[in-house]
Amino acid sequence: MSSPAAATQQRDVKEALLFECAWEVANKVGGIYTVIKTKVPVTVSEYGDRYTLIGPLSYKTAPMEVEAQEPTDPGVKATIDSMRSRGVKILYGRWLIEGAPRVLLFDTGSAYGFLDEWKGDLWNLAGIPTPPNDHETNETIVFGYLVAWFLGEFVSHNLDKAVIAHFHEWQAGLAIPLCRKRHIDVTTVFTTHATLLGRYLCAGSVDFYNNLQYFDVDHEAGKRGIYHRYCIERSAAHCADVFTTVSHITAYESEHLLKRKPDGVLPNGLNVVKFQAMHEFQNLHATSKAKIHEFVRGHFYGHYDFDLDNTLYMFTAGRYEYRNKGVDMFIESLARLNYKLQKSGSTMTVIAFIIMPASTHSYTIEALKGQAVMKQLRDTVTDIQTRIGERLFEHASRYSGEPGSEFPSLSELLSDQDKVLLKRRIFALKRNSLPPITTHNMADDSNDPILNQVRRVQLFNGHHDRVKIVFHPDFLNSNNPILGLDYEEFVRGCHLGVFPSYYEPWGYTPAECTVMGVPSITTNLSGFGSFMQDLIEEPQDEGCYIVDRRMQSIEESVNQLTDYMFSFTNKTRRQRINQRNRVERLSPLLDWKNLGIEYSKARQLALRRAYPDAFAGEEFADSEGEYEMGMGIGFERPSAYSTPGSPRFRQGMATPGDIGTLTEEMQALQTSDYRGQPWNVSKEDEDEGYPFPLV
Ligand code: G6P
Ligand code: 1S3
Repeated sequence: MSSPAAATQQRDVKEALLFECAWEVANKVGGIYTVIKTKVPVTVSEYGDRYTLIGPLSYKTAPMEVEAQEPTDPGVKATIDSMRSRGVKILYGRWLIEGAPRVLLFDTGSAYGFLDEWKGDLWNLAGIPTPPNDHETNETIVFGYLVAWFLGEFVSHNLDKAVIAHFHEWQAGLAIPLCRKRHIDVTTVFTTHATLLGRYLCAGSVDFYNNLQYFDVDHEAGKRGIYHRYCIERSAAHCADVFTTVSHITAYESEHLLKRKPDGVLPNGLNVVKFQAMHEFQNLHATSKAKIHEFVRGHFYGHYDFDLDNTLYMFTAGRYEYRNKGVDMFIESLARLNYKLQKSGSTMTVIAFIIMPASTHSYTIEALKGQAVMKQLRDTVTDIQTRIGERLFEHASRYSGEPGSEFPSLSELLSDQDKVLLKRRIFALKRNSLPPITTHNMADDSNDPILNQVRRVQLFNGHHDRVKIVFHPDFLNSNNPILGLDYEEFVRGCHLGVFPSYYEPWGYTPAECTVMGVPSITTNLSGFGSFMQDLIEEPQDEGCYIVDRRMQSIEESVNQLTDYMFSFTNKTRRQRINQRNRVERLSPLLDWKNLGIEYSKARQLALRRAYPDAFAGEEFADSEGEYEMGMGIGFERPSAYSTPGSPRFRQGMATPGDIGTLTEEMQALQTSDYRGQPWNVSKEDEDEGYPFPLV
């Protein structure tokens, strides 16, 4: 699959240049931003200034994230100048994140004048149709053509070095078929982080995984109005020199929905920052938890009848995809957990947070009032406390030696005026309604799937409920008047993350929990869950619980999730602290320092495919010759556990790199060979449907 033009030019493959292109470069939308941003330090350490990121120019975020600079590379400068002379607006500079990579951002808006011409070209070149009013597709087309324009012109200026162009997801992938059709002398890698059709199909009520092989993909894409987008995605996958994805489960999905078996899997990592002392992250948990306590006191005012010392904070978070992210299963399981806690006479309270941005009309009065009355009470108590202190001091300083006069009486300490003030604050806590489920006014309250499910299971934050729910339909931010914490702070303060996803190519949320030392529940339908299951013998002993959503019925999965949460509520504080330590020690498994090697392998493979002559007689190895295909490199294993752990680290060179191995042997895999549990579910075992209605 070498690039057609490659044979004509012997470029230097050892000092190859790397352009990495994604819609989320310096532009946060979702998980791909995290992939790119956290991976930058390891990529910069490998490529230095030979590495440039390419993305769209968002005037909202770029000025804060990027420092403009003039390009020093003559080829880049000449290309940018030429594009600018045709009216294209470009921001070139350094992305102000760790690693400070070079970044090239295109203002798609400045090139809309070419849109019709490019749409026509796309049809003639690839037979891809484009409807007029799909803004996202228009953006994709303009961006793709700008990137192909840049690469085409750049390689004509720079003839010495090989160029690797790595693209993420369909919004950035259109340049791939263009590079191939125009014979641009670059080698390309395409990484999918999900498939369009997979996401759409799963969000409906189809039995996705048992029918993957059988979907009529064109028909299904057409039915959902995404045929043109699907064509772009599929052409990117097919035209790339190397095609990869983020997990084995998505590799399986890609094989059937995009009709190309990926060359390998590149698991997502994180930039793991280790604290000097082990207890530091435990201290952070305690500090952040105290902030969540503050919110809870206000939110539940008038019904604050539970003990915060016996309260556990569980949460789910992410893009609002009700079924895909498993919120349906989470709420159903919470209802069952509530019942179990009540039946067992447990003294524990669980507060379950759902953090998923939805369309809202700002905060509810009730939610704001809760925080306000609690703040007033706190201020009043602080004032009275000061006055009591002064009175106590005054009284003590006048001690004359008369026995029994050491202490003032209560009425002396607490004046009538103070009592009145305090009573006013206390009476303000009276409330006729139950504490609200949601903190915001929902744009479509009566049709909101989460609220409807909460209504159905009747978890209304009542006095007898041992499980309370708070739905925060917005991103978290420390400047918010309600739940004013950054996401990371919030996660640290919680006890358990719950992510029972049905469709989750990777799943950063549980991975982030892991590196912050917070136990989490995920599923074997998520890339992350399957990855951890492959690496660790008894993941639940390490605080990494994995619900089986593949091989058992929905009913059984719901019960398994309930049981995991219930047994978590039975842990002592000491056990929770130990479990946090154990989870945190898994972080190296998710560190880019170890996982970045898979990206290196993908790039090497791309170079080999495009420039086979340059590698004649060489083993497949990285630039230092440190590894061979499929071996992975040695990586720092987690240090010894305080209590015996059970990681299933395999012998010798076995690494996460081994799990995510990018190898041409992948092509020989049968459907049932993908890592994780087998897929050969018999038809008789298929689920009848959801035990709880889909709303
Ligand atoms: C951390 C702190 C401890 C605190 C504990 C609470 O470990 O260092 O001081 O007691 O958290 O744990 P919990 O699971 O009850 O929130
Ligand atoms: C995708 O984002 P999502 O939440 O729409 O990409 C992420 C990064 O690879 C991945 O973690 C997630 O599972 C995908 O679904």
